[in-house]
Amino acid sequence: MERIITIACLVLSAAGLAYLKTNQLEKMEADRLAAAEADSIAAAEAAMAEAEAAKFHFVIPHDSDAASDSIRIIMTGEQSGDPDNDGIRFQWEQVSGDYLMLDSDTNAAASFSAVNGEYAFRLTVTDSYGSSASDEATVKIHAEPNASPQAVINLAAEE
Ligand SMILES: [Ca+2]
Ligand SMILES: [Ca+2]
Repeated sequence: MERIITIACLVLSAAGLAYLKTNQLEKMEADRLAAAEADSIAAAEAAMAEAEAAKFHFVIPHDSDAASDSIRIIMTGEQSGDPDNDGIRFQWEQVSGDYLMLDSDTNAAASFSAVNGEYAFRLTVTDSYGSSASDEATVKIHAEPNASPQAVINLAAEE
């Protein structure tokens, strides 16, 4: 009888150990997944911060005129060039954001007037051999800042 009980105990403790081990493995796997998820969230946040920093940021200046809510931005492609000193042609195009009218799309510089929002542009330069290269810029325009007024009440007894 005692022997049977001992065997039963051994079987039970083996089952218990297997159960504990499974539990531990599951917990380790869950921890590993959580760490991997935290890593990928951190990487995504870092990539977003980097993308945000790579944008050109402008704030519409406060001018005490609520009706004016745009800013004029000039983009220049004058640093573009060709290693052979070939002549180059410029082509500007907007690639994202609400449509904006460029003052010129074939000069070395292009300007536009925009309200707050995000816009992206591409400059393509083409040399006289038909070889070309492009650069893109994302412009983020922030709304005109405005501090709220302050209301102040003073009281005095009438004399
Ligand atoms: Ca204004
Ligand atoms: Ca060339």
